[in-house]
Amino acid sequence: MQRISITIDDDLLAAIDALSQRRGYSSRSEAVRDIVRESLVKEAEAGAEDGPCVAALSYVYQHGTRELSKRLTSVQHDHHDLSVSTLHVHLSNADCLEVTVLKGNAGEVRAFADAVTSQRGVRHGHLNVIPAGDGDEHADGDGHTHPHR
Ligand code: NI
Repeated sequence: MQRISITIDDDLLAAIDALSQRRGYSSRSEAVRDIVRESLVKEAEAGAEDGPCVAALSYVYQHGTRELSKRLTSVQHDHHDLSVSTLHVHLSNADCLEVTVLKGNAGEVRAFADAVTSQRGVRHGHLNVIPAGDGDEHADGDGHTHPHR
């Protein structure tokens, strides 16, 4: 075991304590270890899929954070071949919500998502990957199928 020290917002710490109490952890350390393990499992599962996909990436950020808007825009331009469209919502005085629709290889889509969500000041990053094959044809309730893209 190693001992590390981390810096954390008051709000986030309160949320960890609340979750820790709800789930009955004996200490913050145990709660944080389990949260990290869950996250690693989720990432390993997600990383197992590859190939063509469409994906929706959503995240919240503070537009006032120094240079963040500019950095996010340049990440988008670096991956212009993946980015289909971005919806921007001004959530409050401070916060913006963006939803980007991506299309391409799942590995590249994930790398794009990581480049965005790992930026300092970006919160609630979530990537929903949909294998491209799923959208080519689908059955409606009445049993007929129609191709679409
Ligand atoms: Ni905004």
